[in-house]
Amino acid sequence: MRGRETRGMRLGLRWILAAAAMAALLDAGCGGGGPGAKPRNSPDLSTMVRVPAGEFLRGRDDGDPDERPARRVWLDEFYVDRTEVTNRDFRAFCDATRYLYPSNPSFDPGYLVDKPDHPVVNITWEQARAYCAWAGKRLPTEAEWEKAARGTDGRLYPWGNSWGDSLANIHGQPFDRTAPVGSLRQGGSPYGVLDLAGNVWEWCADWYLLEYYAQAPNRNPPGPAGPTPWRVVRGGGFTSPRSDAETMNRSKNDPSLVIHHLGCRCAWSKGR
Ligand SMILES: [Ca+2]
Repeated sequence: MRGRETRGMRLGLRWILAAAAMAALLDAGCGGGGPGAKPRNSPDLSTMVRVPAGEFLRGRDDGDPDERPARRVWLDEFYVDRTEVTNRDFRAFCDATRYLYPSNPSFDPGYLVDKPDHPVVNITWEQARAYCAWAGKRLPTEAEWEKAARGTDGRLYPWGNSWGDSLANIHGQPFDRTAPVGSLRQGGSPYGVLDLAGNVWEWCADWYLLEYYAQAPNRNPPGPAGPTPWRVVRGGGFTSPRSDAETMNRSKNDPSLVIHHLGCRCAWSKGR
Protein backbone atom coordinates (compact mmCIF):
# COMPACT_ATOMS: atom_id res chain seq x y z
CA MET A 1 0.00 0.00 0.00
CA ARG A 2 2.72 2.36 1.01
CA GLY A 3 4.71 1.35 -2.13
CA ARG A 4 1.77 2.03 -4.43
CA GLU A 5 1.21 5.35 -2.73
CA THR A 6 4.88 6.25 -3.20
CA ARG A 7 4.83 5.24 -6.89
CA GLY A 8 1.60 7.13 -7.35
CA MET A 9 3.05 10.20 -5.71
CA ARG A 10 6.11 9.99 -7.98
CA LEU A 11 3.91 9.63 -11.02
CA GLY A 12 1.84 12.53 -9.76
CA LEU A 13 4.94 14.65 -9.29
CA ARG A 14 6.16 13.82 -12.80
CA TRP A 15 2.76 14.75 -14.20
CA ILE A 16 2.80 18.04 -12.30
CA LEU A 17 6.32 18.85 -13.53
CA ALA A 18 5.36 17.95 -17.11
CA ALA A 19 2.22 20.05 -16.87
CA ALA A 20 4.21 22.96 -15.43
CA ALA A 21 6.74 22.71 -18.28
CA MET A 22 3.94 22.68 -20.84
CA ALA A 23 2.27 25.64 -19.13
CA ALA A 24 5.56 27.55 -19.24
CA LEU A 25 5.86 26.88 -22.98
CA LEU A 26 2.29 27.97 -23.60
CA ASP A 27 2.73 30.97 -21.35
CA ALA A 28 5.68 32.09 -23.44
CA GLY A 29 3.30 32.71 -26.28
CA CYS A 30 5.13 30.30 -28.60
CA GLY A 31 6.32 33.05 -30.87
CA GLY A 32 3.22 35.18 -30.92
CA GLY A 33 0.63 32.63 -31.92
CA GLY A 34 0.09 30.98 -28.54
CA PRO A 35 -2.67 31.42 -26.02
CA GLY A 36 -0.95 34.35 -24.36
CA ALA A 37 0.50 35.24 -21.03
CA LYS A 38 -1.16 35.06 -17.66
CA PRO A 39 -1.32 38.34 -15.74
CA ARG A 40 2.14 39.20 -14.51
CA ASN A 41 1.43 42.60 -13.05
CA SER A 42 -1.08 44.51 -11.01
CA PRO A 43 -2.63 47.28 -13.09
CA ASP A 44 -0.78 50.58 -12.75
CA LEU A 45 -3.73 52.84 -11.96
CA SER A 46 -1.48 55.92 -11.95
CA THR A 47 -1.44 55.75 -15.75
CA MET A 48 -5.18 55.17 -15.98
CA VAL A 49 -8.26 57.36 -15.69
CA ARG A 50 -11.32 56.52 -13.62
CA VAL A 51 -14.68 56.69 -15.35
CA PRO A 52 -17.46 56.79 -12.72
CA ALA A 53 -20.46 54.48 -12.83
CA GLY A 54 -23.53 55.85 -14.52
CA GLU A 55 -25.42 56.38 -17.74
CA PHE A 56 -24.16 57.90 -20.96
CA LEU A 57 -25.64 58.52 -24.39
CA ARG A 58 -24.47 55.88 -26.83
CA GLY A 59 -24.97 55.97 -30.60
CA ARG A 60 -27.04 58.47 -32.58
CA ASP A 61 -30.24 58.49 -34.60
CA ASP A 62 -28.96 60.41 -37.63
CA GLY A 63 -25.71 58.54 -38.30
CA ASP A 64 -24.64 55.37 -40.07
CA PRO A 65 -26.93 52.33 -39.64
CA ASP A 66 -24.54 50.72 -37.17
CA GLU A 67 -24.64 53.80 -34.91
CA ARG A 68 -28.43 53.73 -34.45
CA PRO A 69 -30.30 54.29 -32.25
CA ALA A 70 -29.16 56.80 -29.63
CA ARG A 71 -29.72 55.12 -26.26
CA ARG A 72 -28.98 55.71 -22.59
CA VAL A 73 -26.63 52.95 -21.45
CA TRP A 74 -25.41 52.27 -17.91
CA LEU A 75 -21.82 51.22 -17.22
CA ASP A 76 -20.28 50.27 -13.92
CA GLU A 77 -17.14 52.11 -12.83
CA PHE A 78 -14.03 51.30 -14.85
CA TYR A 79 -10.53 52.61 -15.50
CA VAL A 80 -8.98 53.17 -18.89
CA ASP A 81 -5.41 53.95 -19.96
CA ARG A 82 -4.85 57.70 -20.31
CA THR A 83 -2.86 57.09 -23.52
CA GLU A 84 -2.48 54.48 -26.22
CA VAL A 85 -0.05 51.62 -25.51
CA THR A 86 3.45 52.68 -26.56
CA ASN A 87 6.25 50.88 -28.34
CA ARG A 88 8.16 50.91 -25.02
CA ASP A 89 5.24 49.24 -23.23
CA PHE A 90 4.79 46.60 -25.90
CA ARG A 91 8.48 45.75 -26.15
CA ALA A 92 8.56 45.18 -22.37
CA PHE A 93 5.67 42.74 -22.79
CA CYS A 94 7.42 40.90 -25.63
CA ASP A 95 10.70 40.73 -23.70
CA ALA A 96 8.91 39.25 -20.68
CA THR A 97 6.78 36.74 -22.56
CA ARG A 98 8.73 35.87 -25.74
CA TYR A 99 5.91 37.16 -27.88
CA LEU A 100 7.38 38.31 -31.17
CA TYR A 101 7.94 42.00 -31.68
CA PRO A 102 5.42 43.48 -34.10
CA SER A 103 6.86 44.38 -37.49
CA ASN A 104 7.89 47.94 -38.16
CA PRO A 105 5.50 49.99 -40.29
CA SER A 106 6.56 50.64 -43.87
CA PHE A 107 6.87 54.36 -43.21
CA ASP A 108 9.57 53.89 -40.55
CA PRO A 109 11.83 50.78 -40.52
CA GLY A 110 13.19 51.70 -37.07
CA TYR A 111 9.83 52.60 -35.53
CA LEU A 112 9.59 50.08 -32.70
CA VAL A 113 13.00 50.91 -31.21
CA ASP A 114 13.54 54.50 -32.29
CA LYS A 115 10.10 55.81 -31.28
CA PRO A 116 9.53 54.45 -27.76
CA ASP A 117 6.86 57.04 -26.91
CA HIS A 118 4.82 56.50 -30.06
CA PRO A 119 1.83 54.14 -30.12
CA VAL A 120 2.52 50.51 -30.95
CA VAL A 121 1.06 49.50 -34.34
CA ASN A 122 0.90 46.38 -36.49
CA ILE A 123 -0.57 44.25 -33.71
CA THR A 124 -3.35 41.69 -34.06
CA TRP A 125 -6.37 41.65 -31.77
CA GLU A 126 -4.87 38.66 -29.94
CA GLN A 127 -1.59 40.50 -29.36
CA ALA A 128 -3.55 43.47 -27.97
CA ARG A 129 -5.57 41.16 -25.71
CA ALA A 130 -2.45 39.36 -24.51
CA TYR A 131 -0.63 42.63 -23.78
CA CYS A 132 -3.50 43.91 -21.65
CA ALA A 133 -3.76 40.58 -19.79
CA TRP A 134 -0.02 40.66 -19.07
CA ALA A 135 -0.40 44.19 -17.70
CA GLY A 136 -3.14 42.96 -15.35
CA LYS A 137 -5.83 44.64 -17.45
CA ARG A 138 -8.12 43.83 -20.38
CA LEU A 139 -9.28 45.43 -23.60
CA PRO A 140 -12.12 47.93 -23.15
CA THR A 141 -15.57 46.97 -24.29
CA GLU A 142 -16.88 49.06 -27.16
CA ALA A 143 -19.32 50.72 -24.73
CA GLU A 144 -16.48 51.62 -22.34
CA TRP A 145 -14.45 53.08 -25.20
CA GLU A 146 -17.35 55.28 -26.30
CA LYS A 147 -18.13 56.52 -22.79
CA ALA A 148 -14.44 57.29 -22.16
CA ALA A 149 -14.49 59.45 -25.31
CA ARG A 150 -17.92 60.98 -25.06
CA GLY A 151 -18.63 61.53 -21.39
CA THR A 152 -22.23 61.95 -20.35
CA ASP A 153 -23.28 64.96 -22.44
CA GLY A 154 -23.46 63.23 -25.82
CA ARG A 155 -20.65 65.28 -27.39
CA LEU A 156 -19.49 64.78 -30.96
CA TYR A 157 -15.74 64.81 -30.29
CA PRO A 158 -13.84 63.98 -27.10
CA TRP A 159 -13.10 67.69 -26.52
CA GLY A 160 -16.55 69.07 -27.40
CA ASN A 161 -18.88 69.61 -30.35
CA SER A 162 -16.77 71.77 -32.68
CA TRP A 163 -13.81 70.74 -34.78
CA GLY A 164 -10.51 72.38 -33.90
CA ASP A 165 -7.10 72.00 -35.48
CA SER A 166 -4.41 70.35 -33.35
CA LEU A 167 -6.98 68.62 -31.14
CA ALA A 168 -6.55 65.23 -32.83
CA ASN A 169 -3.80 63.72 -34.97
CA ILE A 170 -5.93 62.78 -37.93
CA HIS A 171 -6.04 63.14 -41.71
CA GLY A 172 -2.35 64.04 -41.82
CA GLN A 173 -2.65 66.95 -39.38
CA PRO A 174 -0.88 68.16 -37.32
CA PHE A 175 1.56 65.23 -37.77
CA ASP A 176 2.33 63.37 -41.00
CA ARG A 177 2.45 60.04 -39.14
CA THR A 178 2.04 58.93 -35.54
CA ALA A 179 2.71 61.40 -32.72
CA PRO A 180 4.13 60.60 -29.29
CA VAL A 181 1.14 59.50 -27.20
CA GLY A 182 -0.53 62.31 -25.28
CA SER A 183 0.91 65.06 -27.47
CA LEU A 184 -2.42 66.83 -27.97
CA ARG A 185 -3.61 67.46 -24.43
CA GLN A 186 -6.28 69.95 -25.45
CA GLY A 187 -7.97 67.11 -27.30
CA GLY A 188 -8.60 65.10 -24.14
CA SER A 189 -12.02 63.65 -23.30
CA PRO A 190 -14.15 64.81 -20.33
CA TYR A 191 -12.21 62.34 -18.18
CA GLY A 192 -8.81 63.44 -19.52
CA VAL A 193 -8.27 60.41 -21.78
CA LEU A 194 -5.95 61.39 -24.64
CA ASP A 195 -5.81 60.50 -28.35
CA LEU A 196 -9.09 58.62 -28.34
CA ALA A 197 -9.72 60.49 -31.58
CA GLY A 198 -6.87 59.93 -34.01
CA ASN A 199 -3.21 58.97 -33.80
CA VAL A 200 -3.99 55.23 -34.11
CA TRP A 201 -7.16 53.18 -34.22
CA GLU A 202 -7.72 51.10 -31.08
CA TRP A 203 -8.82 47.48 -30.74
CA CYS A 204 -11.82 46.87 -28.47
CA ALA A 205 -12.84 43.62 -26.81
CA ASP A 206 -16.12 43.21 -28.72
CA TRP A 207 -16.92 41.26 -31.81
CA TYR A 208 -18.34 43.68 -34.37
CA LEU A 209 -22.01 43.35 -35.28
CA LEU A 210 -23.78 46.08 -37.27
CA GLU A 211 -27.05 45.63 -35.39
CA TYR A 212 -25.54 45.48 -31.91
CA TYR A 213 -26.41 49.03 -30.84
CA ALA A 214 -30.07 48.22 -31.41
CA GLN A 215 -29.87 44.82 -29.71
CA ALA A 216 -27.56 45.42 -26.74
CA PRO A 217 -28.76 45.44 -23.13
CA ASN A 218 -28.98 48.80 -21.37
CA ARG A 219 -26.57 47.84 -18.58
CA ASN A 220 -22.92 46.93 -19.17
CA PRO A 221 -23.35 45.65 -22.75
CA PRO A 222 -20.71 42.94 -23.12
CA GLY A 223 -20.62 42.87 -26.92
CA PRO A 224 -22.17 40.29 -29.24
CA ALA A 225 -21.76 36.62 -28.39
CA GLY A 226 -19.94 36.15 -31.71
CA PRO A 227 -17.95 35.03 -33.39
CA THR A 228 -18.28 37.42 -36.31
CA PRO A 229 -15.59 38.05 -38.96
CA TRP A 230 -14.46 41.23 -37.21
CA ARG A 231 -13.47 42.87 -33.94
CA VAL A 232 -14.38 46.46 -33.16
CA VAL A 233 -11.84 49.23 -33.72
CA ARG A 234 -12.50 52.83 -32.70
CA GLY A 235 -11.30 56.40 -32.98
CA GLY A 236 -9.55 56.72 -36.33
CA GLY A 237 -5.86 56.91 -37.13
CA PHE A 238 -3.49 59.50 -38.51
CA THR A 239 -4.63 58.83 -42.08
CA SER A 240 -8.37 58.78 -41.34
CA PRO A 241 -10.99 61.31 -42.39
CA ARG A 242 -12.28 63.60 -39.66
CA SER A 243 -15.57 61.71 -39.49
CA ASP A 244 -13.69 58.81 -37.89
CA ALA A 245 -12.87 61.10 -34.94
CA GLU A 246 -16.57 61.36 -34.02
CA THR A 247 -17.16 59.67 -30.69
CA MET A 248 -19.95 57.39 -31.90
CA ASN A 249 -18.23 56.33 -35.13
CA ARG A 250 -17.97 52.54 -35.29
CA SER A 251 -15.57 50.47 -37.35
CA LYS A 252 -14.18 46.96 -37.57
CA ASN A 253 -11.14 44.96 -38.57
CA ASP A 254 -10.21 41.34 -39.23
CA PRO A 255 -8.76 40.34 -35.84
CA SER A 256 -5.74 38.67 -37.47
CA LEU A 257 -4.90 41.59 -39.74
CA VAL A 258 -2.20 44.07 -38.70
CA ILE A 259 -2.30 47.66 -39.92
CA HIS A 260 0.23 50.46 -39.50
CA HIS A 261 -2.32 52.78 -37.94
CA LEU A 262 -4.00 50.33 -35.52
CA GLY A 263 -2.89 49.86 -31.90
CA CYS A 264 -4.67 49.62 -28.54
CA ARG A 265 -5.21 50.86 -25.02
CA CYS A 266 -6.33 48.82 -21.98
CA ALA A 267 -9.07 49.02 -19.37
CA TRP A 268 -9.57 47.61 -15.91
CA SER A 269 -12.38 47.23 -13.39
CA LYS A 270 -12.82 45.34 -10.15
CA GLY A 271 -13.66 41.73 -10.74
CA ARG A 272 -13.36 41.89 -14.52
CA1 LIG B 1 -6.37 56.69 -30.84
